[in-house]
Amino acid sequence: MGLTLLDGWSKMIGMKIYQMRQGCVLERGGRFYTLAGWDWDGMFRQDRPMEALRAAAGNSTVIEKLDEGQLLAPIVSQEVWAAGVTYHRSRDARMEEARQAGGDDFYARVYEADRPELFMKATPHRVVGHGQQVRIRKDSQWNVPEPELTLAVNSSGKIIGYTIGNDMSSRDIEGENPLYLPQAKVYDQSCALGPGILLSEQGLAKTTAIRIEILRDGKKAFEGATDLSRLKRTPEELVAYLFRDNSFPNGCFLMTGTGVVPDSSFTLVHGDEIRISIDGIGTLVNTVTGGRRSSAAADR
Ligand code: DO4
Ligand code: MG
Repeated sequence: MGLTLLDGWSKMIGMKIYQMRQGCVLERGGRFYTLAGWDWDGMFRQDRPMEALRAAAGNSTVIEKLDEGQLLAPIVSQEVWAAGVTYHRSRDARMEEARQAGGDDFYARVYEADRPELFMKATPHRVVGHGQQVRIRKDSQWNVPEPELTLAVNSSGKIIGYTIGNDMSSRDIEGENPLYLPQAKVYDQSCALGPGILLSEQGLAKTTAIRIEILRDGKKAFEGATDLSRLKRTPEELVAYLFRDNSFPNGCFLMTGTGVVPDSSFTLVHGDEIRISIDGIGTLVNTVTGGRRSSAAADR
């Protein structure tokens, strides 16, 4: 029985919750607890979900470890939104890719403007979880993952937690014309979230690192990193803009933009493994389906 172990949680800094095929699992202090009948959407309607979790933990059972093969994306009815051009690196990469089409100035302006770039990234069925496949769309030749701190926001606009997001992006479509952004960003399996949600009543430290590694045919094809001190806007500011004239009855996710963009010569290929880690949250791993094969795979 979990309750005794869970006593004293009122001083909790954070805990993680996972959605699994068999139900929800709570992680606290390196231990895992199954939660009977946890209402995922209900969690996004609460102001203090950690308190509700504490109550629910009375019916929990301790389990030895998390079975990663059973993980689902940490989403039920939430929309996923995304902020863009929130890091210098993203601004520069976008200006470069859009220059020929005359779109570079839009990115320079939005980086400085009061109003951030916000766009609808995915509905739940377009989202994959840890261990599942993200996809390259068939009509694109130039694709990258975008490793992004992703906010879990409740129905009243309060940040209740954090997860890891991958905002898959087709750079050739986006660069051809900024008006093609929704096609470059929104398609089946274009978004990965997970592995779980770090619930926390405190913000994350500015030193929180976001790292990405891409493995191709067992070798490192790309690695990069940034940290939250380089995020131009605060998470609260982004959420406040998103909630202007928009309601989210079951809360939402908000991706906060990428600070890592590979050089223009890089594109993802079929079979790549993308590993994104954020301090304190974990590592999200996805493989890529679609697109061309790597030259080593084509030679086999
Ligand atoms: O404006 C294009 C998309 C920007 C984006 O997704 C990002 O900066 O992460
Ligand atoms: Mg992005």
